[in-house]
Amino acid sequence: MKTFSRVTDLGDLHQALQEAIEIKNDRFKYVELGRNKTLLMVFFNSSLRTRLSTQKAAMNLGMNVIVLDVNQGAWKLETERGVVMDGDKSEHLLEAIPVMGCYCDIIGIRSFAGLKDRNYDYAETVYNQFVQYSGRPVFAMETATVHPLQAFADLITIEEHKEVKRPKVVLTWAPHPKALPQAVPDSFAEWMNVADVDLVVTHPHGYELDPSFVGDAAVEYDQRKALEGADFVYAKNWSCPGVTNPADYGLVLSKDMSWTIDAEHMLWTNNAQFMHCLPVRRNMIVSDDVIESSRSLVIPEAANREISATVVLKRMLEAIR
Ligand code: AN0
Ligand code: CP
Repeated sequence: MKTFSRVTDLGDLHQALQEAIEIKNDRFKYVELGRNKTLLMVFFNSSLRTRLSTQKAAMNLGMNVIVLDVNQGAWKLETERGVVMDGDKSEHLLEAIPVMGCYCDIIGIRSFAGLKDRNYDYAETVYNQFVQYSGRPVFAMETATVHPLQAFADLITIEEHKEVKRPKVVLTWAPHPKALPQAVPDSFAEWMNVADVDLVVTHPHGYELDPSFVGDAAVEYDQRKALEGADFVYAKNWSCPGVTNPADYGLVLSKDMSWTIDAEHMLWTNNAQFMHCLPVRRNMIVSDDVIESSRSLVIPEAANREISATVVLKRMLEAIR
């Protein structure tokens, strides 16, 4: 596997889940595979889980790791071609990328959506430049429109905790004070559409997700109706994807607190288990009692980030062996 951003990059999802179980049972099984190989993790944005879990995954495989925080100590990077660089940016990504490729064998990128220009974000401009110019396998650690390591970890978590063969999974929008990217719900919807689950997506009008991710999933604007019979509730805020109205792209259209997942919302479900990728704002997205309850899976999801990253890095190491 030379790139990892979409669910199709993994091939057979069932096989990938088998690999995840194998690695979870013996996470150092492939510790020889990464000997003398170096992972470079490039962060344009903050992280707690991705930073730690991906580093741990690389260590499980015997790799060395270099972390670059672009906004802390590196030259400010220009990302647009054709710009006269007379401002505060000292270096262009088009030189920086091949230079980074000289020092490593695999590259992971975190580059959030700017939420200003829909076409620029949805073209995955930064991620694709790394794929094109680094000469290395590249994987997304949340890029403009996708967070596949999270979706894979969420799928592993659902497989481990499901109580019925084909669970009903509800992806629900919830309020947040600031504009957030669509990468987490995009990937979650994309992966759930391929998984052995029934996906229902619920959000206020105007928050329709991009069709390339949400596919044919059921969309229900009445949150209560959507939650009825749910086995898993996956809460997440996202800003306006600009699908119905491109001019609204990246805006906060609603802060409606009636969408916050609290104990009453959970009563509408089939005793659902609660999920969120974290970091989460308590009592905006979810109430204290729900996230702290025995039906909350937020910590197991985070734990499975190490597993999803180990599978992905293992696949990439096998491709360059
Ligand atoms: C980010 C987001 O919503 O995409 C990262 C989530 C993993 N969240 C925040 O910026 C708070
Ligand atoms: N879920 C997740 O990706 O968390 P971080 O932003 O802390 O890496």
